[in-house]
Amino acid sequence: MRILFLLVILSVASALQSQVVVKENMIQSKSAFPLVTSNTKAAVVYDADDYLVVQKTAELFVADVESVTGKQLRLTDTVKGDKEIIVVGTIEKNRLIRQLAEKGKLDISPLEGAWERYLIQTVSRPFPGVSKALVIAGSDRRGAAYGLFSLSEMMGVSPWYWWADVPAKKHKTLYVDAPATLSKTPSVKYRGIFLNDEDWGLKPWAAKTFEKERGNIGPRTYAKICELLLRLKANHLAPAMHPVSTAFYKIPENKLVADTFAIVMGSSHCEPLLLNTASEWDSKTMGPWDYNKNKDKINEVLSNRVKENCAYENVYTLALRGLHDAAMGGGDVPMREKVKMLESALNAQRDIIARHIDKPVETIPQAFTPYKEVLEIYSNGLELPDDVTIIWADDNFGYMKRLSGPHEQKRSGRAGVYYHISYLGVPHSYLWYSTTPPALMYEELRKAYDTTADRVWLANCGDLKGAETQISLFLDMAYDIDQFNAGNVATYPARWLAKMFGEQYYDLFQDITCSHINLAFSRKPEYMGWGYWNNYWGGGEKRTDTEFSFANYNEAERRLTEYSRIGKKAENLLAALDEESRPAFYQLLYYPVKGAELMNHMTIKGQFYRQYVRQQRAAADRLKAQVKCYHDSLEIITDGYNSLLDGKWKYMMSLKQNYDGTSSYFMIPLMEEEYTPVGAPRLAVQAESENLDKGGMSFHALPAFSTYARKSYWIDIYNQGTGELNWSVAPSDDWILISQKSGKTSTENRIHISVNWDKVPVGEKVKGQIDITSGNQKESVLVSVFNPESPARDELQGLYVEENGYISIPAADFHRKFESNDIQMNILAGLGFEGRSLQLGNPTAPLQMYRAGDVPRVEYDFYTFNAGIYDVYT
Ligand code: REL
Repeated sequence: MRILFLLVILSVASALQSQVVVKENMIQSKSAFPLVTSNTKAAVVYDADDYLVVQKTAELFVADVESVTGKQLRLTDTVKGDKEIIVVGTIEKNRLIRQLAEKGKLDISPLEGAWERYLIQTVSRPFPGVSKALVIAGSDRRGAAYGLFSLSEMMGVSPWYWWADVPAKKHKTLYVDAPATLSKTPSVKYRGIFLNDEDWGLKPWAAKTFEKERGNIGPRTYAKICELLLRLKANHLAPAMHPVSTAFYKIPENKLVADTFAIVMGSSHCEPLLLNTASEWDSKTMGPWDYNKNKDKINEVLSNRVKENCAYENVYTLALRGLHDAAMGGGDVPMREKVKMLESALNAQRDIIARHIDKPVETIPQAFTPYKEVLEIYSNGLELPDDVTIIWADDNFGYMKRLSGPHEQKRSGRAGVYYHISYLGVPHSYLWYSTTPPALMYEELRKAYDTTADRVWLANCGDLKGAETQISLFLDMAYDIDQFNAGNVATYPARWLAKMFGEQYYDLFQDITCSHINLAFSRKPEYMGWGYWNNYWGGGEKRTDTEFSFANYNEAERRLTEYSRIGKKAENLLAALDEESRPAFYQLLYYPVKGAELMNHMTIKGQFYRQYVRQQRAAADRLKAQVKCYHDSLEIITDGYNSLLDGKWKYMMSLKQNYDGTSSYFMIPLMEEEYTPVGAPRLAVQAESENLDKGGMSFHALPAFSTYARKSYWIDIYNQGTGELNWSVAPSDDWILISQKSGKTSTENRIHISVNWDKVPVGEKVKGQIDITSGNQKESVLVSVFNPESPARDELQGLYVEENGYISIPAADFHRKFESNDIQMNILAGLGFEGRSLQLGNPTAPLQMYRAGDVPRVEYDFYTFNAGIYDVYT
């Protein structure tokens, strides 16, 4: 006897008010519809006069059914002898749907005038000769597409089937149970991604692999991206804009492709009116990108852009910034002037829109993003038309910088969100694999949503690959935020993976993904070199005060052990999965987890190695070999990624996405210089010789950073003249040790300064001076040192006790809490160093005055060895 398995009882309860179900076995219900049976196949019918996206989606749906069942449905625009038909279309243009509504067989009234909603319903005997129709009726073109793709997803085709090679679930037969089911209006109106920082992945991959014929990111790539967005029930795209790519509008087919998929185009915060300024503005032919000097040309170019593209659906950015992520104009312009200039530029842009689009300007979607310095200009009184959506930005690291206040909440344009799940810029980039915690995303985005940010949500997703989970989560929240809460969001990655690879792995996925996100919260894999070399952009100051500790609580070892544990689990699962699932698993879980494991081992072992070098231990060589081995393994698994599926993703994954390290990410762990951690004796040197006599001596010392611990400094003495220069150096105190007291130089000399710590009183700051003399020229270097006492730990184990001058308390470990009706203290799982964070109340609670003793708060007890004034960092 043949046993029928239950395929998917995946109700999209999230999206649908009643339940559409797709199963492999026959359904005994009035609303049952046979999609593919052993001897029948339904036909898919669209209306040839409907929007293009409907036909496009129908074609893709037919391919989806084929990938699941191996059977091809007939795709047609006319009903001809088919017993079972799937009718898909918009209520505006699909004649069959209108006829069914007129005959009273379908209630489409909730769809009239609605935004992106759909109705799925089985109708018996809809037309003469047809026994059943499965109707997917959209309130508009995207509504119809979302409806049909929701069936694809239920039968086991992931939106990521192409971009992450998730295999379709295989079944011989498919039945749909479709009682009248209406989707919700999406939570956020425009929901999409910004393709940014394509330089190291998407661009080289498209140019050399997928779209070789163009040598660039072009219409074939955009078609795949737009399809993905539609399947993810998103609708908005800001295209790649770095100068390495050909600008989106320079390839005319691009916008046609976007429109075929009904995707609403836009541009990022610094790019007005769809102009990809950084890659399109040509100062040779257009003059400077400077509104004060060249506003007519700027407005002319913008006007042409709108004229050529206003036939399509767009969200228009109103903006004025530099060509990249920088301010426009010089820094010394008074704020008043900046506000005036921005206001006049935005008004001119709005006039351009009004001139070219034949609709009341207040009904055309326009957005303004006060990002970085623009937020300050906005806060200084910028007047913005009421219908313009203000898109609040995060701080590039996932924390919203600003939300709508009470006045802004009354704006008709409402608000939006520009959110980074990947970032290139100061002080530190993260472009490799997105590790933004789901719990953080929900916490931040929900409060933005609750304060009217429901008009536009745009995620900066880097170049797409490597941010798959966070993209899905962001767009799922934007589509239906109410299916999420603080209790279920942290397990989103596990649920997402289990849906792709099998529910039997759910616990394993939960273990691996929660730990992976948590470890990256205290340091992202991209930042592992940061402990030693703080940042590419900031000029590379070396420091060790942020390295993981071998001394305290085995912090470094525990981190490595945990990475090894989850890395091993990911590796075992990779081996256990069937051949077809492996490429997807490699991309979505194995590579990021194993990559983070190797990166952590490489850098932390490097730290260990440097310590051994300082201690002159022979085992240093063995550690060096290990570091190299981890490095090579990283290269190997990255090559593995790029060679999946016969090189489908060649050039997509690169360790250079670890931008701060670029080629030196491997060198960092092996650097051998000596630095000391905070809490150890500190030496600061301050050189003031800039009044240089031409022909005489000048000198230079490393800048003094009192927070950066150093054991030694050096001073470079330069000869400004042509002949030889004699110099001598005299320290003011005998605790200052110098490597050389006098010398002769024709170019430069380096003197090392160190300290005889035995002569510096414990617990005191001591200042001294070094005089450098040459002929009758005398200059001074100030030296200050601090020799901290090392406090003995006492019996107060288990409470928070000062150690080396510090006390560190996890926020969620408070001793007492005081709440009010509106402000509760919540502990959020999946967020924070220890995987628990404290959320202070409700961001939308009304402002209230409290008497001192009643203020909602938490309290912490701690012990110090000395009374006094302390700095508190939260
Ligand atoms: O190059 C640029 O201008 C952009 O990549 C950045 O400015 C980006 O928009 C910013 O949000 C950083 O991620």
